[in-house]
Amino acid sequence: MRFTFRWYGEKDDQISLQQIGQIPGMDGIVGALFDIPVGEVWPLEPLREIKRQAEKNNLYFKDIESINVHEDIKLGLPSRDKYIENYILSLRNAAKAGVEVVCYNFMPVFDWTRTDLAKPLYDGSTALAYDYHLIAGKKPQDMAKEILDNSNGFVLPGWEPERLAQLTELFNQYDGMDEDDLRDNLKYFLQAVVPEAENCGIKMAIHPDDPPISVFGLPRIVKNEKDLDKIAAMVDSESNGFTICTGSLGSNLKNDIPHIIRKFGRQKRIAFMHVRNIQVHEPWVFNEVAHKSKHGSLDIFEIMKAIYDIDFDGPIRPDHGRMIWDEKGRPGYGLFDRALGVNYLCGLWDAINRICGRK
Ligand code: DNO
Ligand code: MN
Repeated sequence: MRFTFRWYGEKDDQISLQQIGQIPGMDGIVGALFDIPVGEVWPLEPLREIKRQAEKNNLYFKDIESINVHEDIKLGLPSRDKYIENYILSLRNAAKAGVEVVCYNFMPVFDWTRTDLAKPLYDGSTALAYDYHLIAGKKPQDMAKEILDNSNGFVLPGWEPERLAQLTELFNQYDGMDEDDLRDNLKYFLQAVVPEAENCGIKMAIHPDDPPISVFGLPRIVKNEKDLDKIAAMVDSESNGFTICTGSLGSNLKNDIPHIIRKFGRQKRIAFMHVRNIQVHEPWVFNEVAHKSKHGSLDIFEIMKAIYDIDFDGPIRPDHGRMIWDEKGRPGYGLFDRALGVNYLCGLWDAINRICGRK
């Protein structure tokens, strides 16, 4: 298993590769090309450049998050074939640069959604939060301003001003699409892409919907064990894998995360682990917390034990962190709390391995 840290690149991340390389126990970065518009081919050279820079800091670059899926693929438009072809070319270039895992999501219009990017917690730290009361009956256009006011100048992926300008049109395109329709479009995508991924040694890792429930009336199809079963059945291949994001799936307390890890891990379908803790106050009201189990609703020890039990061999990363010690920056992606988080995970991992006898 490799411990990894998400990195937004030289230009956009306030955290340097050297800082990441200094985190005890850190093996690699999770990178991406952030300047390539969705749907275009990712060129080989800049991927190789990330690898070179990472290696200078004693870090691997084997994991991408995310090659985003063009909206036309999710919508099932005739133009999807061209974008699927481009996706395959991007995968081949990623493989040539040494990449083994590619995370992606299939959420219509938005990526992850929160109602507050800096909710003050009891100890003066701030964290990302979601409260469905604040969303119910609202249009995303109304939410955007409220969220932006408190976001430190950052926006969530999918909420960029140029995208918000097209929202009405995008929503109209999804009008009448239900979960089964969206699933058909995922299946079409996977049937084309997974054999190619397999050929070049890449595992695709679909990220759960975050939060795992419909937002603004849009269909969502990666919410729970049943959804994962359906996706696994679409193409029978280890390259048709999952990112098990504990904070995303875990915001529905009915999702039994250790069970999900054991089940899909035994089927060799887990390609990537995102581990973070959240505190669920009532259904669909939650905020993110420090990784340690006692601070939230998830039992992180049980999660790490399940990961051990399946002999997981891929990347794991601390997911979002709080903002602590006056750090300013990209909500969820500061240095301090994520570095503390990964060390908690490393500590649990060492202890489990010692006690259970491996290594
Ligand atoms: C949030 C992340 C997501 C994830 C995408 C995967 O911090 O976990 O944005 O990268 O949903 O495509
Ligand atoms: Mn995640």
